[in-house]
Amino acid sequence: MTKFGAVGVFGRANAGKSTLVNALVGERVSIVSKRPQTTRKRILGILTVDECQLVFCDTPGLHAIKNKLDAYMHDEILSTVKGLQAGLYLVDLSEPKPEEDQSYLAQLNPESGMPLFLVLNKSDLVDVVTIAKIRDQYAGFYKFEQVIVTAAARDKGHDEVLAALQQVVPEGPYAYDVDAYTSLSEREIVEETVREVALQRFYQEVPHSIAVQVEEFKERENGKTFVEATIYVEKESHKKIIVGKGGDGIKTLGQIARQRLNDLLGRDIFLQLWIKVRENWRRDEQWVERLGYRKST
Ligand SMILES: Nc1nc2c(ncn2[C@@H]2O[C@H](COP(=O)(O)OP(=O)(O)OP(=O)(O)O)[C@@H](O)[C@H]2O)c(=O)[nH]1
Ligand SMILES: [Mg+2]
Repeated sequence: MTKFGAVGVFGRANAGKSTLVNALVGERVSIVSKRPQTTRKRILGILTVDECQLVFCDTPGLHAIKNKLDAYMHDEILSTVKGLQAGLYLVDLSEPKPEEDQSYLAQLNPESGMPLFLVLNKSDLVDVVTIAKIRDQYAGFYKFEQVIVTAAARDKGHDEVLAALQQVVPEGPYAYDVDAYTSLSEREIVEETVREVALQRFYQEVPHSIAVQVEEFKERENGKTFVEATIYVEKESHKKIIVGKGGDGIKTLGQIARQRLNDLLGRDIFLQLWIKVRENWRRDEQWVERLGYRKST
């Protein structure tokens, strides 16, 4: 008999949720950057091992709602809670905010009976005394199933997380093919990868306003895949930074993204990038939807 479980991955922005999901799944399914609010929509990372299929639902970090995109991100978090068999709640040990986490957990209101594990992440950045202190503090305000200490970016604690989840998920049939590892379409993988490279390269200069839209995705007869995508930013000054001197910025961005895409999609990608300014797109519901952030019903 197989086991199956959908596992929500929650926690404040920048806690390391996507890093952990990638490490558990063993593939880059969810983009990662130093900037908070990197993940915008729920992303599924799928792992099938030892007769057990776990579907990790990576969510955006909870944060204040300032525009339509934030509202969409909140909705993605809260709608994830339904229908889960387990949850991971991540805390960045180097920057714990217990009060914020407490109010996050109250908003999340995990369905009664759903085992929720506290994952104390970034243990490489703190000492054991700090870990013990934070562990006690959090145990005081929520009845977690178990506490697991990890360093997601350093390959530490993953086995404990997997073992703990395999213990609690129920018997049931798989929902996905045994080889599947992501819910994203190839178009979305391109959009997310280009956004990831842009966030990583320009994280100090260009804020969260980047969005990427694939305009064309064509398989050519020579075996190459031709992809045309547009990067949207909110300000002319951001466009200038990304384009760079003589177009060098966007050229390098394209080269790095293309390399990652060749690996992820397993074939040769020809990537053509454009850049456009769309002022305040995050405040415009139609544009938020158009750029791929459409509420699931
Ligand atoms: N030192 C250290 N850094 C980590 C660890 N795990 C994640 N990080 C870093 O923390 C930053 C944020 O990681 P993400 O995985 O994007 O965090 P997230 O929780 O998904 O963030 P949002 O999507 O913005 O909510 C990245 O720079 C990661 O490399 C860890 O165990 N140790
Ligand atoms: Mg993330």
